[in-house]
Amino acid sequence: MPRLIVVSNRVSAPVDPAAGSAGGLAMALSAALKAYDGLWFGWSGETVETFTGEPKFEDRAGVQVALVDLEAQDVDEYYNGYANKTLWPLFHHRVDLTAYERSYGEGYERVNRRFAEVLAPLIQPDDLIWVHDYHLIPIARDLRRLGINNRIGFFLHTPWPVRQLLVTLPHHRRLVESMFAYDLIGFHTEEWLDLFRDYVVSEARGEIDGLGGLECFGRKVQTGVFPIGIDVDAFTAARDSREGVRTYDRMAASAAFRSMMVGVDRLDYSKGLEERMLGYEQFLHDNADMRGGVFLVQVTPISRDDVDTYQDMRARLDATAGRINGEFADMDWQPIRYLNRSYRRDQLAGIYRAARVGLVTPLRDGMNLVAKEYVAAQNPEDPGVLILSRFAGAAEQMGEALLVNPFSREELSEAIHKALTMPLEERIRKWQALMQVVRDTDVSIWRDAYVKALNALPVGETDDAPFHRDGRADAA
Ligand code: ADQ
Repeated sequence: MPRLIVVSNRVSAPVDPAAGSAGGLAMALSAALKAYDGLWFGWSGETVETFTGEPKFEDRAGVQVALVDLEAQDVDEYYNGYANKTLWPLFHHRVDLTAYERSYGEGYERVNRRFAEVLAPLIQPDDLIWVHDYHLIPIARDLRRLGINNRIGFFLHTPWPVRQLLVTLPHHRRLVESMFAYDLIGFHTEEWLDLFRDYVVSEARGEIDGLGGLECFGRKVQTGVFPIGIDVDAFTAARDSREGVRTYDRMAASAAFRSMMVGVDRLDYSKGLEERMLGYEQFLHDNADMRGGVFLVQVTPISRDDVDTYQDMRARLDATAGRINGEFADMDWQPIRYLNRSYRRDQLAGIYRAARVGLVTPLRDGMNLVAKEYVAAQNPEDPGVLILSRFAGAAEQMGEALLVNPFSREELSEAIHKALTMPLEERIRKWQALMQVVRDTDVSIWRDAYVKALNALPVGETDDAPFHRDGRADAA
């Protein structure tokens, strides 16, 4: 087996896997790195006065990691800037929030180059290199310029934007051209891959070979759909653990025979939190007879506090939750419990299990793992109902959920009503179909399928690729 090098902005290899707080993705990649005797490379999260280019090596619960410190300006322009204020909103179709600052683009290019320069000497001839997410799109081009001919794969965790919006990005062509330095590009869904193809064919005049291959900028790249999932066994074990059961009991007792609905999301405008609360408010207006019999637990830890947009959103959500509670609450009932904190995975599993309805209503989302966690946590004999946005990547596989347009309050209100009144037989039938999907897309299946596809590609294809030799991308 070749060695695997995982490259991502942050290295989330767990220090102590038993602590149970590491996400499924971190656990899956850690397991892969142990199996392939690999290395996880990325930013340490630390800043230094002057960039040294010296990686720090650590062993994290059996996983070798190599960490790089960045200068404050790097973090500002590359991470807070281009990644979080340019690409993230653009890829989630929020052109109104997308900042196009020249310094951000320069910082992004500089940090990718710096990462490539530190990483290149660590690469051995047969290593497979697997790059994750939008922070590091151009790194393969920079590695090629440094003479790295290994197989390099890229996986995008977010959606790919429609061509008409992508072209609002200055130097969009340069960004896409840099992707042709990879050997394999993976997306969560057919839809994101179709949108990528559309840009390549319609904007850059590339060609499709019908077998997942794309030819453009004088280079060929293989593409594929690899839907990510959760670690089902680990998640169900967390659900059945002492803490999982204890949390379930606590939630069930506090529900006092009322139907609980749950939303679990990072504080991000892509998650549709305000729209969800407004849909619930509509439901309370539409169904006066059901008020008092239902409540929403919204779990949203605060993150990315340094970005103004997130502070505004937080203020708006606080106000919306407060207004709905103020308007509808009674002496013994509050319609929304808005919890601004993070929970351990076992506690989260217990919370999901206690909820009759799972509300997963992002406005746009690469996949959305909360939808899969909610399903995996359910009691097979009395399962809850998943309400899922049609704009989450997960909707492509989870068609048995109640699919909704999260921009429509009426649709949300009707779906909540339908979920709360759904007969047991129908709930079980839907849940069984959804649980099958959750199992079929287990994170280990995702990981192994990707690594296998990358490993199966021929090496040395770069010989006829002028891109790698003369750095033609610079001219774009
Ligand atoms: P995210 O946007 O972070 O990921 P998601 O897939 O929903 O979105 O994953 C969030 C994870 O964080 C889940 O495992 C969830 O349990 C956890 N989480 C959220 N709130 C929490 C809380 N309060 N306490 C503890 N844990 C919490 C990006 C993309 C997604 C894509 C994933 C994986 O935006 O579309 O599905 O990567 O590729």
